[in-house]
Amino acid sequence: MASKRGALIVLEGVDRAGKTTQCNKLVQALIERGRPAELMRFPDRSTTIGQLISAYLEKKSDLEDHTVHLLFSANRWELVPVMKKKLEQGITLVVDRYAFSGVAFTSAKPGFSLDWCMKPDEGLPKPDLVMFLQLNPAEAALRGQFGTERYETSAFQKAVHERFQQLMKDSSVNWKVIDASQNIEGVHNDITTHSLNVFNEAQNTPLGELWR
Ligand code: NYM
Ligand code: MG
Repeated sequence: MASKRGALIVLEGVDRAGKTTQCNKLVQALIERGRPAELMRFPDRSTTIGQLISAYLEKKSDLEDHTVHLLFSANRWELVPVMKKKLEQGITLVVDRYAFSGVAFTSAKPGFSLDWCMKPDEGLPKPDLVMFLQLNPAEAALRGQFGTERYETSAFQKAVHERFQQLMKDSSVNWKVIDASQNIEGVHNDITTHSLNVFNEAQNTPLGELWR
């Protein structure tokens, strides 16, 4: 009998919702429960494509808007062989942002439809669970100053938040909304519960394809 695959778990949300903290805590919690788990994040700035993206985000370079959208997508596709291999080995992947950020951020720019933005990521490994760390833009603003990277302004984040709400209407994706205004442990407990619930189903169904 084939050994059981790992689960593909994604955390999404606007900047400063606490994704990175929560991804790290989830990986730890899964390992402590005897489930092999690893962290991944997009963009993965370590690859050649990732370095182009990183320079763009740091405003060290300018890229045309369609071009950078496709680079973000290419950065996911280049990691697909690694992701599939790890999942097959029974490792659960906890992913800090995925195609949903790709669509929400680009479609918040003028002239980009949700549909156009989704196309390049169609067919990526489909997450077993996508948790959206819900924090309204006003509450996010209370968490202190934004960083200095591209997109880190309250007006843009508000537009991104709206695009995420639209994306969450898609019932082909297993979305769970997490109240990210709770304290760190409260958010962590919700996330761990949802993650543990998804294992049985993930182990008994093959990995799907996103938006197909
Ligand atoms: N971002 C992230 C995109 O615009 N498109 C994408 O496909 C992805 C994965 O990059 N503001 C944006 C969202 C963030 C920025 O992310 C960098 P992080 O998690 O702060 O490194
Ligand atoms: Mg950030």
